[in-house]
Amino acid sequence: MSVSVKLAGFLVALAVVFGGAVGIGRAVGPVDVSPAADHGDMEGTEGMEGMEGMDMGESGATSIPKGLMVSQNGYSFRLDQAIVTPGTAVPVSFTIEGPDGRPVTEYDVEHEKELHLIAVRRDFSGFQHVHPERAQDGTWSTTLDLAPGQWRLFADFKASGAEAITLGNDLAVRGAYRPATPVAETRTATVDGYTVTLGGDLTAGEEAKLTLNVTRDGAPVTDLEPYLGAYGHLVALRSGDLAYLHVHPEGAPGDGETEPGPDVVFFAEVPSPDGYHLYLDFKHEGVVRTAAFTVTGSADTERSPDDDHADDSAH
Ligand SMILES: [Cu+2]
Repeated sequence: MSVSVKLAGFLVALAVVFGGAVGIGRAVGPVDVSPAADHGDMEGTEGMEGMEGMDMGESGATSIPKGLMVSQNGYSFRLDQAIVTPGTAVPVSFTIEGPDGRPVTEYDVEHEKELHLIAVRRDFSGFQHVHPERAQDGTWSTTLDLAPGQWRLFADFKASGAEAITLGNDLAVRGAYRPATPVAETRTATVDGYTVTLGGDLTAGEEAKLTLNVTRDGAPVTDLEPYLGAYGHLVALRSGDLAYLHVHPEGAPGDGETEPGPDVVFFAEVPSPDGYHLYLDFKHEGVVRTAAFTVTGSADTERSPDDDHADDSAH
């Protein structure tokens, strides 16, 4: 929503700059005309008239998933390293550069932390969710367990006074890279003797209810421990571009309704009928473990009933 509002403002500004003589289709082209976008005072009915007939709806090109950009809304994810040597505790540091060009030092706490760092190898075979330490000057530091290959890092945060965003950046890890064979569908994950089963289906454009059931040695786990304000934390990434999707848990520990397992419920909305990789972090007996899944979202068939008829008549 915020992205479309901002982009709409940007297009309005462009419309003002170019006037009515230039069609909006051409005006959209030179997106590097940044001075126009930076001027918040460029508003007016003239620009709004230029907007008429344009599809600025949620389903348009304006709704961009998180995590695909290194800079957004004036904030930039500045990694100190572009290439590192593999290891189990590789030092990684970065800053979030703010609109004033300086490292951000004021954050709002979300899910109990100022910043969540997610590291995923691009073949989805490696995943880590860590909480770096921030120095006074705004430098964030942590260590990651990195095998050779191309990794994608996501910084999920809310700078004070700004909207919550997720920025992405690439980190290359030296060494021989053997990409894992892609898996189409995995709904059961085992980790350290725990079995986690994913229930629910993803449908493009609809909020889906996902239920993750945790058992150990065949017995339901009913004493999960709170982690980041919930009984689990779920990250969803799209195959192909690693778009980082918003997922939120149902209920919270201590609300009098939410049970500490064996089921942990989330709601997720995927933007397209693609493959998605889901990573559940859950805490039990003091240890946080990650269960990984792969599911494929289906198209929203209710949106295109004509397509269904076309399929029927073809048979
Ligand atoms: Cu986190």
